Amino acid sequence: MEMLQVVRADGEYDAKLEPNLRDEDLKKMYRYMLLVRRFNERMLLLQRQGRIGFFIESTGEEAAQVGSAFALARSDWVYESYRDPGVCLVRGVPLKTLVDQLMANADDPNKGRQMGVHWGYREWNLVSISSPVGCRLSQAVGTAYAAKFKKDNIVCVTSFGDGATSQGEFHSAMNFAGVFKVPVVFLCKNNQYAISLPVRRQTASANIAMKAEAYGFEGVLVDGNDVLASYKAMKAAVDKARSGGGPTLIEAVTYRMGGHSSSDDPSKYRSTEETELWKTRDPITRFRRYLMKKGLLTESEDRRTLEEVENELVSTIKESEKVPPPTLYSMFTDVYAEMPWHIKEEADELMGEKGQ
Ligand SMILES: Cc1ncc(C[n+]2csc(CCOP(=O)(O)OP(=O)(O)O)c2C)c(N)n1
Repeated sequence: MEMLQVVRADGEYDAKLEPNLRDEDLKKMYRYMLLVRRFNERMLLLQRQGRIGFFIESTGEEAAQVGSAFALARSDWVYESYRDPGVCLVRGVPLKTLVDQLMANADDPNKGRQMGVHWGYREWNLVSISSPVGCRLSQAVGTAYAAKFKKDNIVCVTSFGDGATSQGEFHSAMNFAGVFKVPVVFLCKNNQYAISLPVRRQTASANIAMKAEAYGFEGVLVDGNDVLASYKAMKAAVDKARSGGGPTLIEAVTYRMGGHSSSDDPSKYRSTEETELWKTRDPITRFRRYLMKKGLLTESEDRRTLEEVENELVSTIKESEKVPPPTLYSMFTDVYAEMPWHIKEEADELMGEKGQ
């Protein structure tokens, strides 16, 4: 299977393959990628300083997140992964909302009830993340099936890792999607690892994309460190799904440059040579080179963008840290439209004890 690539690691590109994007959008994509990179670095530092409890980085996967999210419509539904802060940002979630989630404060729309990095925002059609690996695939297929049934013109996208393809749910979801031709796009971000387990221990297939053929639909192998290729593959898949052409499996080949989470030390299971090799394929360096070659970015604009991103992060963190935790009473709300008497009794008793 050939891998779709528009921009090479040195920034050279195939003009015949360039997607139809405005210069402004290309610049926006770059800014989002920088923001995700710096967001990851900053949040990991906050975790180390004890200012947030837990974090999952997505350094190295910025292109796959930003490129794919740019191809979606506002009305589409996304079953994103914990490694998708870029998807949330591109869909319009404010940076502060993501930081509020990690701080589990009162401004977090989910009121600190979800595990850190388990994003979910009804307003932006981002479905709250469920932790069990692979379980989002059938949820996404269900939503897409419902949309087809109701004749809603939406596409449902789910993003997951290479590890998820070893779960039974991968088979059930792919099979159902193929048989019922539902408007779903499976985006497997193959970042080479499921915690410490390398992808060669997940599958004996030459790649993951080829598995789609057995389910009766198209599989596409794409360079996930190339933001334009990631966009192009997702745009084609989404357009196809929207016009009744059924599902697509996209395998975006990328690399998890950091640890699995803030609780992981990847040096225990992979070599420095390997991480050094992938640094030469860094998605941000590559896109920067491309934009410079196209005359869309200068050194000073680049520095200014990075400064803006830094300032945005610093001021956002300050703002989020000023917000108090959710009130104790909030744990009794949002479950029932009308609070039943026994919950009210418990709430009154607790609040009375606390003198609140
Ligand atoms: C069913 C299940 N088993 C194990 C875990 C623990 N776990 C959390 S993330 C993860 C690895 C997932 O790897 P992958 O699907 O490749 O996604 P990535 O984290 O690399 O993005 C595991 C094993 C879990 N959450 N659910």
